[in-house]
Amino acid sequence: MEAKPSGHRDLLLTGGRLVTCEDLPAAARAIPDSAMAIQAGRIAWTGRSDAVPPRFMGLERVDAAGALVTPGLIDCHTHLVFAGDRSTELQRRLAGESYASIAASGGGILSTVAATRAAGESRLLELATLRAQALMAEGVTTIEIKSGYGLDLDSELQILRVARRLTALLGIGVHTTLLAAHAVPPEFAGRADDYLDHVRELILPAAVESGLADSVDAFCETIAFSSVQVRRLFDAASSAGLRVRLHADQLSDTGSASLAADYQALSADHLEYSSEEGVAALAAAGSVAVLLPGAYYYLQETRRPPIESFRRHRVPIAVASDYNPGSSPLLSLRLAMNMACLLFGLTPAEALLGVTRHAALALGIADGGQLVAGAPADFVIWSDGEDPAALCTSVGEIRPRALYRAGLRIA
Ligand code: DI6
Ligand code: FE
Repeated sequence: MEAKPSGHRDLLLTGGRLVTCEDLPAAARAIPDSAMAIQAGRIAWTGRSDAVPPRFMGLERVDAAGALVTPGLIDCHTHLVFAGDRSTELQRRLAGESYASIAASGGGILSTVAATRAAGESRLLELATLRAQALMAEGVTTIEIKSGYGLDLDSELQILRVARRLTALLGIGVHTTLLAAHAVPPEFAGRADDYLDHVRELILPAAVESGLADSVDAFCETIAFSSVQVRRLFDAASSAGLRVRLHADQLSDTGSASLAADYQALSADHLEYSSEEGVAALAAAGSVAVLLPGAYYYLQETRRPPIESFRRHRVPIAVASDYNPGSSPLLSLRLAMNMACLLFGLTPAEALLGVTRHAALALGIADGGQLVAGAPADFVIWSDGEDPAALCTSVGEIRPRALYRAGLRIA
């Protein structure tokens, strides 16, 4: 299924209720009767529909007919490419077993690794395509996708390759992340350091060489890799010229927010247990705090990330689905936005900024996630909704009417 994105690059959108999202106030308001000129895949101008400069008057027109128009949503933390089924874990957890003990008994991440290795590239692509389409159906135009369910050279690269192929198939933007330091694979059982040497000496260089990874991630946790181990990996990633991001302080305070900051991480993710000191370090490093309420919900965690502290230190807050089969089997960024409000206490404007402007920053897309002149023309024309807060309020309602990426209609 070679779906060819259709549409045109240069156009004039008129009659929109634009939510420009360049900052928090802008994410809270829709500007009625707005227009937006798109040229060569970028936004050339925005303003009132009755004040379009003559030079844009000849462009092909799209009438938004009063609909909300927002930047394309960005899901900046997913584990979208995997095979297998972990449904039995829900029953085990309902019977009282913990996520950590299921992982320790050979379930968890390693069971998905076995299924993913066995699946084959075309099956992985088929599964990933369906998942990406589900995210697109709720307004997502860019996804970050991590490896981490292969844990050997060929399988990790295969996952990254599958992720990259989604752009050609669906027109969606993809940022790939090497997460080989997700768990210790069975071949290296009990030898985490040896496995990480293998990652640093073989998998990381191959990912760099092939151009398949845009950044490097690790799972820093008592049940995964230690700070010392992660630092060695991040030293190698930085030397290879790759930015890093980190699964940090999810289940305990391992000081990993500070670790991420030491490496100027693009983002530190989860952060339920981060200390004030860790948050201050993220602020100083310019890292984005990525909140993952789906994992908090599914693991029935009770410790909420330190939202007040992020606000006080002015750490940009992003929100993502963390879609994965074990800790966040929720294929919905819109549900994550809703949960970020109800479970973590974000305002709807913070949640919307968290899946637009701040999510772009988390992916290193410096000018992305906003509807301003010069930004990439990635945007959504919504079916209905008066107030942008409606996007956080409704779950399953308010669908995109049209999705554009780089000025091209992709759905
Ligand atoms: N943190 C998580 O919550 C997931 N990965 C990670 O680094 C868990 C993934 C899984 O259980 O399969
Ligand atoms: Fe994750």
